[in-house]
Amino acid sequence: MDTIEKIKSKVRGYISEKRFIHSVGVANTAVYLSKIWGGNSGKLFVAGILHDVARDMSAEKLIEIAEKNGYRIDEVEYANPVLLHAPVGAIIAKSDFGITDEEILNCIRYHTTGRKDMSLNEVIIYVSDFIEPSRNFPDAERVRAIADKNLREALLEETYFNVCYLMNKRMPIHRRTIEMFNDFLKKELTKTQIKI
Ligand code: DGI
Ligand code: FE
Ligand code: FE
Repeated sequence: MDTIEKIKSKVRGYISEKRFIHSVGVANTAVYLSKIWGGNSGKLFVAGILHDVARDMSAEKLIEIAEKNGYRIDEVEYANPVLLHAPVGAIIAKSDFGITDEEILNCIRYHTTGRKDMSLNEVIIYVSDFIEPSRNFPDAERVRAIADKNLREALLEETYFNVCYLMNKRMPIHRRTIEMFNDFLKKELTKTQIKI
């Protein structure tokens, strides 16, 4: 694995300045949240810096890299290739930055859709992506305040916002997002003890 300074400078070659500032924001927010909720701050920082490494790639490039690496692209991803920047980001983190830690790679891989039974580190990156300082729309401000008090609630509110947004835009919702959301509600109803 490259050093964190090397990763930071190298990542600038993959994304715009604005996106880089967002990524540093996600890394710092993730470290901040880990002070409250736990998780591995070192891994979170690296995951935050790298999570959008593939975000500025064209749809064609994303599909090409995904296919070349044996990633099974589903129907929603083919129709909305931007979704692939997360799994392709994990592929690039491994091939170009030498990241082999599966926890870091999963944070990158699932940061856009989430998934059922996310690890604490995965939840922290997912929430940080939504609330980092350069996200200044009202719902980001609202979820930011919730994240300090209840990480589980922040995850739920963010997902609810995303699903509503996509529905209003008449966009298909990825199955991993739906599975995560439904599972959360199920756990709420049965009051099952969960870790986050
Ligand atoms: O990469 P960021 O902009 O920081 O944020 P992100 O990784 O959450 O990606 C947001 C993009 O992904 C945005 O264009 C909406 C899209 N997206 C997220 N979840 C879904 C989705 N698009 C579809 N069609 N379905 C989803 O479930
Ligand atoms: Fe992203
Ligand atoms: Fe992001």
